[in-house]
Amino acid sequence: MACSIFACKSLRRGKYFVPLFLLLSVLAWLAALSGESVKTFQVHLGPTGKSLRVELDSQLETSSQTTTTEDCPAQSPLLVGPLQLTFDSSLTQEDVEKENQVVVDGTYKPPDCTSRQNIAILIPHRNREKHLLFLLHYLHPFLQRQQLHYGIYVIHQAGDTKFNRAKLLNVGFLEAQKDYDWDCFFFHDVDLIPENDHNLYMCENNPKHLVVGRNVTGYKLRYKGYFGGVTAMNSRQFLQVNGFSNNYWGWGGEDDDLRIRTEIHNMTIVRPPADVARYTMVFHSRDSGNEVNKQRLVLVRSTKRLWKKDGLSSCKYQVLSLDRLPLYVNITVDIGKPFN
Ligand code: UD2
Ligand code: MN
Repeated sequence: MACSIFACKSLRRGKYFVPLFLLLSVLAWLAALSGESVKTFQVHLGPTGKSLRVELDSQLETSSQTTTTEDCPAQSPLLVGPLQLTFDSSLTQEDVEKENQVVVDGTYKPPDCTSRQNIAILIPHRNREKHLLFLLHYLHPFLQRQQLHYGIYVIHQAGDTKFNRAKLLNVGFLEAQKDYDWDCFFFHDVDLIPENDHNLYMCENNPKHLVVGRNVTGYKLRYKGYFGGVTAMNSRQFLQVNGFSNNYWGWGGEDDDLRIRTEIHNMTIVRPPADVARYTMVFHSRDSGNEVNKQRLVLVRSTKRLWKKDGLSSCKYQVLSLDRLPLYVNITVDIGKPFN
Protein backbone atom coordinates (compact mmCIF):
# COMPACT_ATOMS: atom_id res chain seq x y z
CA MET A 1 0.00 0.00 0.00
CA ALA A 2 1.29 3.42 -0.90
CA CYS A 3 1.95 5.82 1.94
CA SER A 4 4.04 8.79 3.00
CA ILE A 5 7.09 8.07 5.21
CA PHE A 6 5.32 9.57 8.20
CA ALA A 7 2.06 7.62 7.66
CA CYS A 8 3.96 4.35 7.09
CA LYS A 9 5.79 4.71 10.44
CA SER A 10 2.49 5.18 12.31
CA LEU A 11 0.97 2.17 10.58
CA ARG A 12 3.94 0.01 11.57
CA ARG A 13 3.60 1.21 15.16
CA GLY A 14 -0.10 0.29 15.06
CA LYS A 15 0.85 -3.22 13.95
CA TYR A 16 2.61 -3.78 17.34
CA PHE A 17 -0.05 -2.03 19.36
CA VAL A 18 -2.72 -4.76 19.09
CA PRO A 19 -0.53 -7.74 20.20
CA LEU A 20 1.02 -5.57 22.93
CA PHE A 21 -2.42 -4.68 24.22
CA LEU A 22 -3.45 -8.35 24.20
CA LEU A 23 -0.28 -9.37 26.04
CA LEU A 24 -0.85 -6.72 28.74
CA SER A 25 -4.48 -7.83 29.19
CA VAL A 26 -3.41 -11.44 29.69
CA LEU A 27 -0.78 -10.36 32.22
CA ALA A 28 -3.34 -8.27 34.13
CA TRP A 29 -5.77 -11.18 34.16
CA LEU A 30 -3.09 -13.56 35.49
CA ALA A 31 -2.16 -11.09 38.25
CA ALA A 32 -5.79 -10.80 39.32
CA LEU A 33 -6.13 -14.57 39.39
CA SER A 34 -3.08 -15.10 41.57
CA GLY A 35 -4.43 -12.43 43.97
CA GLU A 36 -7.44 -14.58 44.86
CA SER A 37 -5.65 -17.88 44.91
CA VAL A 38 -4.37 -19.96 47.87
CA LYS A 39 -7.66 -21.48 48.76
CA THR A 40 -7.18 -23.71 51.78
CA PHE A 41 -9.84 -25.75 53.51
CA GLN A 42 -9.69 -25.72 57.28
CA VAL A 43 -11.75 -27.99 59.48
CA HIS A 44 -12.31 -26.43 62.90
CA LEU A 45 -12.85 -28.87 65.70
CA GLY A 46 -14.63 -27.77 68.85
CA PRO A 47 -14.27 -29.40 72.23
CA THR A 48 -17.11 -31.70 71.21
CA GLY A 49 -14.76 -33.16 68.64
CA LYS A 50 -17.45 -32.40 66.08
CA SER A 51 -16.62 -30.43 63.00
CA LEU A 52 -18.01 -26.95 63.56
CA ARG A 53 -17.76 -25.99 59.97
CA VAL A 54 -15.59 -26.28 56.95
CA GLU A 55 -14.31 -22.90 56.05
CA LEU A 56 -13.05 -21.60 52.79
CA ASP A 57 -10.10 -19.53 53.81
CA SER A 58 -9.15 -17.31 50.95
CA GLN A 59 -8.55 -13.71 50.19
CA LEU A 60 -11.90 -13.72 48.46
CA GLU A 61 -13.56 -14.53 51.74
CA THR A 62 -11.58 -11.98 53.73
CA SER A 63 -12.79 -9.30 51.38
CA SER A 64 -16.36 -10.61 51.62
CA GLN A 65 -16.26 -9.98 55.40
CA THR A 66 -16.25 -6.30 54.72
CA THR A 67 -19.17 -6.51 52.32
CA THR A 68 -22.71 -7.02 53.57
CA THR A 69 -23.93 -10.57 53.95
CA GLU A 70 -27.34 -11.78 55.00
CA ASP A 71 -28.33 -11.78 58.68
CA CYS A 72 -27.49 -15.02 60.47
CA PRO A 73 -30.58 -17.23 60.95
CA ALA A 74 -32.71 -16.77 64.10
CA GLN A 75 -31.48 -20.18 65.25
CA SER A 76 -27.97 -21.17 64.34
CA PRO A 77 -27.73 -24.53 62.55
CA LEU A 78 -24.44 -25.17 64.40
CA LEU A 79 -25.90 -25.63 67.91
CA VAL A 80 -25.23 -29.00 69.52
CA GLY A 81 -27.21 -28.78 72.80
CA PRO A 82 -25.97 -30.04 76.18
CA LEU A 83 -22.28 -30.85 76.48
CA GLN A 84 -20.47 -33.09 78.89
CA LEU A 85 -17.70 -30.81 80.19
CA THR A 86 -14.33 -32.15 81.20
CA PHE A 87 -11.44 -30.26 82.74
CA ASP A 88 -8.13 -31.66 81.69
CA SER A 89 -5.34 -30.17 83.79
CA SER A 90 -2.85 -30.76 80.98
CA LEU A 91 -4.67 -28.29 78.68
CA THR A 92 -2.31 -25.50 77.59
CA GLN A 93 -2.64 -22.01 76.17
CA GLU A 94 -1.11 -23.31 72.90
CA ASP A 95 -3.81 -26.02 72.67
CA VAL A 96 -6.59 -23.46 73.02
CA GLU A 97 -4.93 -21.11 70.54
CA LYS A 98 -4.59 -23.95 68.05
CA GLU A 99 -8.27 -24.84 68.45
CA ASN A 100 -9.23 -21.25 67.75
CA GLN A 101 -7.20 -20.06 64.81
CA VAL A 102 -10.26 -18.27 63.47
CA VAL A 103 -10.12 -15.90 66.46
CA VAL A 104 -8.05 -12.78 65.83
CA ASP A 105 -7.06 -10.51 68.73
CA GLY A 106 -9.83 -12.06 70.82
CA THR A 107 -12.54 -11.29 68.28
CA TYR A 108 -14.48 -13.39 65.80
CA LYS A 109 -17.06 -12.78 63.08
CA PRO A 110 -19.16 -15.49 61.43
CA PRO A 111 -17.75 -15.90 57.93
CA ASP A 112 -20.93 -16.29 55.95
CA CYS A 113 -23.64 -14.23 57.65
CA THR A 114 -24.00 -11.03 59.66
CA SER A 115 -24.37 -11.60 63.39
CA ARG A 116 -27.64 -10.29 64.82
CA GLN A 117 -25.78 -8.61 67.69
CA ASN A 118 -22.20 -7.60 68.45
CA ILE A 119 -21.20 -8.96 71.83
CA ALA A 120 -18.44 -7.90 74.22
CA ILE A 121 -17.66 -10.48 76.91
CA LEU A 122 -16.07 -8.86 79.98
CA ILE A 123 -14.26 -11.12 82.44
CA PRO A 124 -12.94 -9.74 85.76
CA HIS A 125 -9.73 -11.50 86.65
CA ARG A 126 -6.81 -11.99 89.02
CA ASN A 127 -4.83 -15.17 89.72
CA ARG A 128 -7.24 -17.55 88.03
CA GLU A 129 -5.20 -18.49 84.96
CA LYS A 130 -6.32 -22.11 84.84
CA HIS A 131 -10.00 -21.14 85.10
CA LEU A 132 -9.50 -18.61 82.32
CA LEU A 133 -8.00 -21.28 80.09
CA PHE A 134 -10.92 -23.68 80.67
CA LEU A 135 -13.40 -20.88 80.01
CA LEU A 136 -11.70 -19.84 76.75
CA HIS A 137 -11.49 -23.47 75.65
CA TYR A 138 -15.27 -23.83 75.90
CA LEU A 139 -16.52 -20.28 75.35
CA HIS A 140 -14.90 -19.54 71.98
CA PRO A 141 -16.44 -22.53 70.16
CA PHE A 142 -19.72 -21.96 72.07
CA LEU A 143 -19.99 -18.38 70.77
CA GLN A 144 -18.92 -19.44 67.27
CA ARG A 145 -21.64 -22.10 67.21
CA GLN A 146 -24.08 -19.30 68.04
CA GLN A 147 -22.83 -17.40 64.97
CA LEU A 148 -21.97 -14.30 66.96
CA HIS A 149 -19.64 -11.44 66.25
CA TYR A 150 -17.87 -11.14 69.59
CA GLY A 151 -14.83 -9.86 71.43
CA ILE A 152 -13.48 -11.19 74.73
CA TYR A 153 -11.94 -8.76 77.22
CA VAL A 154 -10.18 -9.88 80.36
CA ILE A 155 -9.89 -7.07 82.89
CA HIS A 156 -7.02 -7.92 85.13
CA GLN A 157 -6.72 -6.17 88.50
CA ALA A 158 -3.12 -5.10 89.12
CA GLY A 159 -1.59 -5.26 92.61
CA ASP A 160 -2.84 -7.12 95.65
CA THR A 161 -5.33 -4.79 97.24
CA LYS A 162 -8.88 -6.10 97.76
CA PHE A 163 -10.49 -7.44 94.60
CA ASN A 164 -13.26 -5.30 93.11
CA ARG A 165 -15.23 -7.29 90.53
CA ALA A 166 -17.79 -4.57 89.84
CA LYS A 167 -15.30 -1.78 89.22
CA LEU A 168 -13.30 -4.03 86.88
CA LEU A 169 -16.47 -4.62 84.88
CA ASN A 170 -17.09 -0.86 84.66
CA VAL A 171 -13.55 -0.47 83.33
CA GLY A 172 -14.19 -3.28 80.83
CA PHE A 173 -17.31 -1.55 79.56
CA LEU A 174 -15.59 1.83 79.18
CA GLU A 175 -12.51 0.38 77.46
CA ALA A 176 -14.34 -2.07 75.16
CA GLN A 177 -16.50 0.79 73.90
CA LYS A 178 -13.37 2.52 72.64
CA ASP A 179 -12.67 -0.52 70.47
CA TYR A 180 -16.01 -1.05 68.78
CA ASP A 181 -19.64 -0.03 69.05
CA TRP A 182 -20.66 -3.27 70.83
CA ASP A 183 -24.44 -3.71 71.22
CA CYS A 184 -24.41 -6.05 74.15
CA PHE A 185 -22.16 -6.58 77.17
CA PHE A 186 -21.74 -9.80 79.10
CA PHE A 187 -20.43 -9.59 82.67
CA HIS A 188 -18.90 -13.02 83.05
CA ASP A 189 -17.24 -14.80 86.00
CA VAL A 190 -14.07 -16.57 84.95
CA ASP A 191 -15.07 -19.87 86.53
CA LEU A 192 -18.53 -20.40 85.00
CA ILE A 193 -18.75 -22.60 81.93
CA PRO A 194 -22.06 -22.71 80.02
CA GLU A 195 -23.19 -26.30 79.49
CA ASN A 196 -25.70 -25.81 76.69
CA ASP A 197 -25.32 -23.64 73.60
CA HIS A 198 -29.08 -23.03 73.43
CA ASN A 199 -28.35 -20.59 76.26
CA LEU A 200 -28.00 -17.65 73.87
CA TYR A 201 -25.37 -15.00 74.49
CA MET A 202 -27.48 -12.13 73.19
CA CYS A 203 -29.14 -9.16 74.88
CA GLU A 204 -32.87 -8.70 75.37
CA ASN A 205 -35.10 -5.68 75.90
CA ASN A 206 -34.43 -6.12 79.61
CA PRO A 207 -31.30 -7.04 81.58
CA LYS A 208 -30.65 -10.77 81.39
CA HIS A 209 -29.43 -13.17 84.06
CA LEU A 210 -28.10 -16.41 82.65
CA VAL A 211 -27.01 -18.52 85.61
CA VAL A 212 -30.34 -20.05 86.50
CA GLY A 213 -28.63 -23.22 87.66
CA ARG A 214 -25.15 -24.25 88.68
CA ASN A 215 -23.70 -27.66 89.45
CA VAL A 216 -22.67 -26.54 92.95
CA THR A 217 -26.19 -25.39 93.90
CA GLY A 218 -28.11 -28.33 92.48
CA TYR A 219 -29.00 -26.29 89.36
CA LYS A 220 -31.48 -24.18 91.38
CA LEU A 221 -31.78 -20.39 91.34
CA ARG A 222 -30.07 -19.26 94.56
CA TYR A 223 -32.77 -16.71 95.47
CA LYS A 224 -35.42 -14.70 93.65
CA GLY A 225 -33.45 -11.55 92.93
CA TYR A 226 -30.18 -13.34 92.30
CA PHE A 227 -28.22 -11.51 89.58
CA GLY A 228 -24.68 -12.93 89.92
CA GLY A 229 -22.29 -14.95 87.80
CA VAL A 230 -23.17 -14.12 84.20
CA THR A 231 -25.42 -11.20 83.26
CA ALA A 232 -26.03 -9.28 80.05
CA MET A 233 -27.15 -5.73 79.38
CA ASN A 234 -27.15 -3.67 76.25
CA SER A 235 -25.22 -0.42 76.34
CA ARG A 236 -28.37 1.71 76.72
CA GLN A 237 -29.52 -0.27 79.77
CA PHE A 238 -26.07 -0.25 81.37
CA LEU A 239 -25.61 3.48 80.81
CA GLN A 240 -29.09 4.18 82.16
CA VAL A 241 -28.29 2.54 85.52
CA ASN A 242 -24.84 4.20 85.60
CA GLY A 243 -23.17 0.78 85.48
CA PHE A 244 -21.99 -1.00 88.62
CA SER A 245 -21.06 0.67 91.87
CA ASN A 246 -17.30 1.17 92.28
CA ASN A 247 -17.43 0.77 96.04
CA TYR A 248 -17.67 -3.00 96.61
CA TRP A 249 -14.22 -4.22 97.65
CA GLY A 250 -14.00 -7.93 98.45
CA TRP A 251 -16.65 -10.61 98.04
CA GLY A 252 -20.38 -10.02 97.72
CA GLY A 253 -23.14 -7.46 97.31
CA GLU A 254 -22.17 -5.91 93.98
CA ASP A 255 -24.54 -8.17 92.04
CA ASP A 256 -27.49 -7.21 94.29
CA ASP A 257 -26.51 -3.55 93.92
CA LEU A 258 -26.77 -3.86 90.12
CA ARG A 259 -30.16 -5.56 90.46
CA ILE A 260 -31.42 -2.66 92.61
CA ARG A 261 -30.19 -0.21 89.96
CA THR A 262 -32.27 -2.03 87.34
CA GLU A 263 -35.32 -2.07 89.64
CA ILE A 264 -35.02 1.70 90.17
CA HIS A 265 -35.34 2.03 86.40
CA ASN A 266 -38.35 -0.27 86.20
CA MET A 267 -36.46 -2.90 84.29
CA THR A 268 -37.40 -6.53 84.80
CA ILE A 269 -34.74 -9.21 84.84
CA VAL A 270 -35.27 -11.92 82.24
CA ARG A 271 -33.87 -15.45 82.34
CA PRO A 272 -33.57 -18.20 79.75
CA PRO A 273 -35.38 -21.50 80.45
CA ALA A 274 -33.86 -23.47 83.35
CA ASP A 275 -33.10 -26.51 81.21
CA VAL A 276 -30.63 -24.54 79.08
CA ALA A 277 -29.33 -21.86 81.50
CA ARG A 278 -27.03 -24.31 83.24
CA TYR A 279 -23.41 -23.78 84.25
CA THR A 280 -20.55 -25.72 85.70
CA MET A 281 -18.52 -23.68 88.18
CA VAL A 282 -14.92 -24.86 88.24
CA PHE A 283 -14.24 -25.73 91.86
CA HIS A 284 -12.46 -23.05 93.91
CA SER A 285 -12.13 -21.80 97.45
CA ARG A 286 -12.28 -18.11 98.44
CA ASP A 287 -9.30 -16.20 97.04
CA SER A 288 -6.99 -14.28 99.28
CA GLY A 289 -7.63 -10.60 98.59
CA ASN A 290 -11.35 -11.27 98.06
CA GLU A 291 -12.50 -11.79 101.63
CA VAL A 292 -16.19 -11.24 102.39
CA ASN A 293 -17.05 -7.55 102.26
CA LYS A 294 -18.51 -6.76 105.69
CA GLN A 295 -19.84 -3.44 104.41
CA ARG A 296 -21.95 -5.03 101.70
CA LEU A 297 -25.32 -4.92 103.46
CA VAL A 298 -24.88 -1.27 104.42
CA LEU A 299 -23.82 -0.44 100.87
CA VAL A 300 -26.78 -2.25 99.31
CA ARG A 301 -29.11 -0.16 101.49
CA SER A 302 -27.67 3.06 100.06
CA THR A 303 -27.89 2.15 96.36
CA LYS A 304 -31.13 4.10 95.86
CA ARG A 305 -29.48 7.23 97.24
CA LEU A 306 -26.07 6.89 95.60
CA TRP A 307 -26.48 5.23 92.19
CA LYS A 308 -26.34 8.50 90.25
CA LYS A 309 -23.05 9.60 91.81
CA ASP A 310 -21.40 6.20 92.05
CA GLY A 311 -20.90 4.20 88.87
CA LEU A 312 -19.64 4.63 85.32
CA SER A 313 -19.81 8.40 85.79
CA SER A 314 -17.31 8.30 88.67
CA CYS A 315 -15.11 5.36 87.66
CA LYS A 316 -11.46 6.41 87.99
CA TYR A 317 -8.68 4.06 86.94
CA GLN A 318 -5.41 3.81 85.12
CA VAL A 319 -4.86 1.31 82.34
CA LEU A 320 -1.34 -0.10 82.82
CA SER A 321 -1.35 -2.17 79.64
CA LEU A 322 -3.69 -3.25 76.89
CA ASP A 323 -2.54 -6.33 74.99
CA ARG A 324 -4.31 -7.84 72.02
CA LEU A 325 -3.52 -11.50 72.65
CA PRO A 326 -4.73 -14.18 70.21
CA LEU A 327 -7.64 -15.30 72.41
CA TYR A 328 -8.61 -12.11 74.27
CA VAL A 329 -7.79 -8.50 74.87
CA ASN A 330 -6.02 -8.23 78.20
CA ILE A 331 -6.47 -4.97 80.07
CA THR A 332 -4.34 -4.68 83.17
CA VAL A 333 -5.65 -1.87 85.32
CA ASP A 334 -4.88 -0.01 88.51
CA ILE A 335 -8.26 0.62 90.10
CA GLY A 336 -6.90 2.19 93.28
CA LYS A 337 -7.86 0.99 96.72
CA PRO A 338 -10.88 1.08 99.04
CA PHE A 339 -12.30 4.48 99.99
CA ASN A 340 -10.19 6.77 97.88
C1 UD2 B 1 -20.49 -15.19 93.29
C2 UD2 B 1 -21.12 -14.69 91.99
C3 UD2 B 1 -20.24 -13.60 91.41
C4 UD2 B 1 -20.08 -12.47 92.38
C5 UD2 B 1 -19.53 -13.02 93.70
C6 UD2 B 1 -19.53 -12.00 94.80
C7 UD2 B 1 -22.22 -16.63 91.17
C8 UD2 B 1 -22.21 -17.76 90.23
N1 UD2 B 1 -21.20 -15.79 91.08
O1 UD2 B 1 -19.27 -15.82 92.91
O2 UD2 B 1 -20.79 -13.11 90.21
O3 UD2 B 1 -21.32 -11.79 92.55
O4 UD2 B 1 -20.32 -14.12 94.18
O5 UD2 B 1 -18.59 -11.03 94.59
O6 UD2 B 1 -23.12 -16.48 91.94
N2 UD2 B 1 -12.14 -13.18 90.73
C9 UD2 B 1 -10.80 -13.35 90.31
N3 UD2 B 1 -9.80 -13.39 91.20
C10 UD2 B 1 -10.04 -13.27 92.54
C11 UD2 B 1 -11.36 -13.11 92.97
C12 UD2 B 1 -12.38 -13.07 92.06
O7 UD2 B 1 -10.54 -13.46 89.11
O8 UD2 B 1 -9.06 -13.32 93.30
C13 UD2 B 1 -13.21 -13.00 89.74
C14 UD2 B 1 -13.50 -14.23 88.93
O9 UD2 B 1 -13.97 -13.85 87.66
C15 UD2 B 1 -14.56 -14.90 89.77
C16 UD2 B 1 -15.40 -13.68 90.16
O10 UD2 B 1 -14.44 -12.66 90.39
O11 UD2 B 1 -15.30 -15.85 89.04
C17 UD2 B 1 -16.28 -13.90 91.40
O12 UD2 B 1 -15.52 -14.34 92.51
P1 UD2 B 1 -15.68 -15.82 93.13
O13 UD2 B 1 -15.74 -16.79 92.04
O14 UD2 B 1 -14.65 -16.00 94.15
O15 UD2 B 1 -17.07 -15.71 93.89
P2 UD2 B 1 -18.36 -16.70 93.85
O16 UD2 B 1 -18.07 -17.95 93.15
O17 UD2 B 1 -18.91 -16.81 95.19
MN1 MN C 1 -16.85 -18.54 91.55
